Amino acid sequence: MSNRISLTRYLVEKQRLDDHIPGQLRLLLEVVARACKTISHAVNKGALGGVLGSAGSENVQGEVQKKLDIIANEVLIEANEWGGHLAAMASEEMNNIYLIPNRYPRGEYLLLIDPLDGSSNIDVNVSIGTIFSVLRMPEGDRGVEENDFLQPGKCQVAAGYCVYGPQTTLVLTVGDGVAMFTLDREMGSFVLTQDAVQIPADTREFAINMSNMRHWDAPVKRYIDECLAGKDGPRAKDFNMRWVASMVADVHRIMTRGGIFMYPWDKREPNKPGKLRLMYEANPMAWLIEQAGGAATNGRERIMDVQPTQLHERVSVILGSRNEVDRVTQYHLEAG
Ligand code: AHM
Ligand code: MG
Repeated sequence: MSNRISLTRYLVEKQRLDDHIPGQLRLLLEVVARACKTISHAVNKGALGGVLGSAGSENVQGEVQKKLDIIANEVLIEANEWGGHLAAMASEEMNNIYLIPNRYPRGEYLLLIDPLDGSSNIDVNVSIGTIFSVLRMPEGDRGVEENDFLQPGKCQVAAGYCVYGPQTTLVLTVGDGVAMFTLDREMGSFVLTQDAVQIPADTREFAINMSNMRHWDAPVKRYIDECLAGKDGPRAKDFNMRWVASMVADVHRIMTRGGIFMYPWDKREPNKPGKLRLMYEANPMAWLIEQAGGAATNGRERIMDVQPTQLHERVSVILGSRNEVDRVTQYHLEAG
């Protein structure tokens, strides 16, 4: 007998306990987790599975697609389209929304995914991940449109990511805290390894791509300069820096031990609000971080309050330990 709690048992008990997870949503989460297991296997095979390298195509954002970007996207579509829990999907790797084919029943939910985040790390054997966000399809007896997806992050009903690192870990929220599940490769199941995850309000660790420093806006530069000044500076403590260049891995570190992650707007592309995508990168991460006691803003506004106007919209991201995020946000507000 084992008292290990599998993802299935966790979801069933949650559904029974407080109706936080209706049946279709439970199915959706199980299906996404199963797809993540398949992606994890492909990632682990690496060169042996012929999955490394570029696919020779570009996605809607003009980025070169890696083979694994496309494989992960297909795995998630194939796993999800027939179950009757989805009305439509949207993905970083697809220009338009993906409608559930007519031969399958239509469900109540909309799924948004970044199938393989941190693509630049695939070929060099560094952690990557899958990010997902779930919205409810607005009521109405009609076809699904892109507009149905344009809901602020506060409307999410579930969000999570799976990090493919030394371990494969699934991190999930349905709005009552954050739970972490580790993949047991022998058993093939996700096992609950931490519940009610909380991140400390203070930190001595920041994550930002320092090579962009000369392009930053003044409030970001002020914050980082103060961190770099260390013990003798205004913060009176030394800071450490980490940057994996996989948002999933950088956020997972913060989930585990606190810290602040920033991919702020910068002057390289003045007309773009930031690099990361609002709907399938920033929103799910923002909700997870808030559910773990942290904060997430775009420098001026809570990320989950931002009203999206486009599916692939970008946003400035500052998230992690609450007091640090509040400080950076305050610096932005002071700068006007
Ligand atoms: P991707 O979804 O195409 O992989 O891009 C997003 C990634 C994030 O995971 C990461 O935080 C960021 O891009 C790294 O950017 P940079 O290479 O500019 O440091
Ligand atoms: Mg990404």
